[in-house]
Amino acid sequence: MRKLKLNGLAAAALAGLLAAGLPLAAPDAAAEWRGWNIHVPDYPVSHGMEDFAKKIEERTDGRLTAKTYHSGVLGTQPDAIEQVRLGGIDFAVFNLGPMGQVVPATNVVSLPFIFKGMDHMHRVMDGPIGDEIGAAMAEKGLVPLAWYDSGARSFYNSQKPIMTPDDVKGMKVRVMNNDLFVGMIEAMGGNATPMAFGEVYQSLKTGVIDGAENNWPSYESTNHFEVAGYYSDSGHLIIPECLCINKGLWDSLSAEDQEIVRQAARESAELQRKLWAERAEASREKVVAAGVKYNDIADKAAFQAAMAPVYDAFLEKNPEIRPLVEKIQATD
Ligand code: GTR
Repeated sequence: MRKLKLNGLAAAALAGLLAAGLPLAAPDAAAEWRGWNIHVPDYPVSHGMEDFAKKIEERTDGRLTAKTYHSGVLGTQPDAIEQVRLGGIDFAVFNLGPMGQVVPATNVVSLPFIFKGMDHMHRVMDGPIGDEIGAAMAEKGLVPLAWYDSGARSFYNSQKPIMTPDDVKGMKVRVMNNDLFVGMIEAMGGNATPMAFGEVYQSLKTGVIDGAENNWPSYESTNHFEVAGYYSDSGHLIIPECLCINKGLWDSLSAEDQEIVRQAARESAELQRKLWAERAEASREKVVAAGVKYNDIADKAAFQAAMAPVYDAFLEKNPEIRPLVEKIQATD
């Protein structure tokens, strides 16, 4: 039987699924696989996951079937990471940001400004360094099948344009669940609040937090732009996402089915990356048309300098990860 360890809303959501008669035996490749997704159905990640499910079903003549539960109904991201490890959820697309709490090696991609841009991130993740990070995830029960895009994250808030790191001083900023991001905000003198994605809109609206940070599509799809109208293009984090599957389930598949599943995942990532580029542009246009005050930060050097202590603290705590950081920095 699948081991379930959920709390709060996630447990309630799962109880609903159980009441609806969904099976709980694992790993059972023949049962319909359940996929966790944090995003609304019309989002590049969501379309990628739908494409993946459709292809594995078609290519195995229905021997393998998968259904994606969108909009975070299966729980928060940290809970869902645990659930995919345990087999309570079969597959998911996770941002590697919150993954760092479980798989320390993934923290390298959450270091501010580690990547020089999206192309650099792709070159790193699609090569041996990506494989090394993937192997560390598999050791913790999550097998990555393909890397999805998530653009660059920038700061947004309800008060003023952010031009320099000093502007973050005293600001209450929501971050994803990872100590690294708390350190990042504190390095600029802000107050970091780790918080679930689904709580950010209300917290911005009621002033529990002043700001957050994310890419254009998430800023737009969550309507955060309605309650935090200043978006400042810091681009401080470029964090890839992974389509991953529970390791027990993966290991139970025949070599032939593994090949079908991996190929479908790769193709879904190609689609997702294409849709991502289009959506990033469309989301930016939509929020700017809606009145968002956007400012460019052409010279990011001051932000990079402010975040140097984040690297020092991280490498001091995780010296074994230094070679990985150096390999990424040495990749053109
Ligand atoms: C999004 C990402 C989600 C989630 C979210 C957040 O960009 O795609 O997986 O991590 O950010 O800020 O929590």
